Amino acid sequence: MGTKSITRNETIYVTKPTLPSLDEFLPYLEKIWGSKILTNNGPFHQELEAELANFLGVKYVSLFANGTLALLTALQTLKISGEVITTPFSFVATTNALWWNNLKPVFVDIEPKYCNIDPEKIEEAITPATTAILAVHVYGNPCYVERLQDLADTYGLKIIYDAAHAFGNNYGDSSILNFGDLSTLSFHATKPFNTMEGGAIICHDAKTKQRIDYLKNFGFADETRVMAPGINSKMNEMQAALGLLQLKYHKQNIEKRAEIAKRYRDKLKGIKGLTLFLPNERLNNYNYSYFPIFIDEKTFPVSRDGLYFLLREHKVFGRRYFYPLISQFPTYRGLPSANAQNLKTAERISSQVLCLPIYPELDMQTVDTIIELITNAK
Ligand code: T4K
Repeated sequence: MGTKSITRNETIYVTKPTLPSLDEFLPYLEKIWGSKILTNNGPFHQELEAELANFLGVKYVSLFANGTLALLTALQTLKISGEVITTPFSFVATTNALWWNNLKPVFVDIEPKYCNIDPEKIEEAITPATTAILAVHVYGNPCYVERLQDLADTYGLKIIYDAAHAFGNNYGDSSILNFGDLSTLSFHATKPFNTMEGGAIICHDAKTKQRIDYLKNFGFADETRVMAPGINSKMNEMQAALGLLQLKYHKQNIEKRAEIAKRYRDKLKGIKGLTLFLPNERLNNYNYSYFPIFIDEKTFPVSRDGLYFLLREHKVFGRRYFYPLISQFPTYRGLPSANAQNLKTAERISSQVLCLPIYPELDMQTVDTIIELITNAK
């Protein structure tokens, strides 16, 4: 029986990084070893920026060592100050980037359908000190981008999208990354497109791209001019070379993810107390980075945590992305906006969510076993 097969075999994690064959990577490494250009805007770095801009359908890509440094630098790029409106339902890096920039996070609740920041609650959180909105396209699903832009235009705010989950996703005909002032990406090992560690800022004009590139290289404009107190957040040549190779296989990897998501959806739909995450109908080229389900313990036979631990007993390590909420961590829980009354929907969703394993290598037999464990849970 399926349930037994997982106990016999390997442990299943929420994700497993996809890598090309070593044979294919070796020629890239030989080039690096031969040229001794290891970092600082080398040839692979330049090539990957150009290829990604083309692949993603955006104007400018600036590569970073990881997604967190991309976020930190995006805030520096736009000289954001004072208070920033953001979501508590994200990976902690989103709010940490504000803290590292000495900015005050103001948490606003999420809407229940897509788990993104609720535009209807933003206005009441704006004060004279508000300068920006830092929103997250949670699970790669677009925020209410038009409504957020309306608010930003009305109140003179910048918008930065943490698009760590949204690599390759389109909203209608356009990349999600074309909305807002800047968007940031993560190419971490756990993401559908990975360079082991890595990230990027997407911007819409050449001058901003230049400022970002100064900032990620200590602020250097040339050998003698430092334009700003920059940081070192550059992607190195090995990461960039890997990215070029990963891009070749991206489409086929996403197709495999899509098949797994379909299987989960087909078999888990209609179960009492279990809600599937259904992305916005205008989302195209979905990357299926996560497969979240939501458990209502009043009507499902076990609680979310009950199911989480039951799966673990069978060596299936789903993840509760995002639990706890960022607003519950010690650094942030003292903030006025962090109180549970202000964040009712985020509190509820965070207590119900469980992300199931999804990655190209995951075989259908294992997917069926996971489904069986869920449907037989008691
Ligand atoms: N903004 C958002 C919205 C984000 O989600 C993230 C990152 C960021 C910003 C920051 O971007 P980066 O600075 O990371 O580029 C993981 C990732 O570490 C993190 O990148 C990601 N979001 C977050 C949602 O998930 P953990 O603590 O859950 O990772 P970890 O190490 O427990 O990995 C999960 C599973 O993946 C493991 O159980 C096994 C598997 N795994 C992981 C790694 C690292 C592997 O098989 N191989 C590996 O190398 O945070």
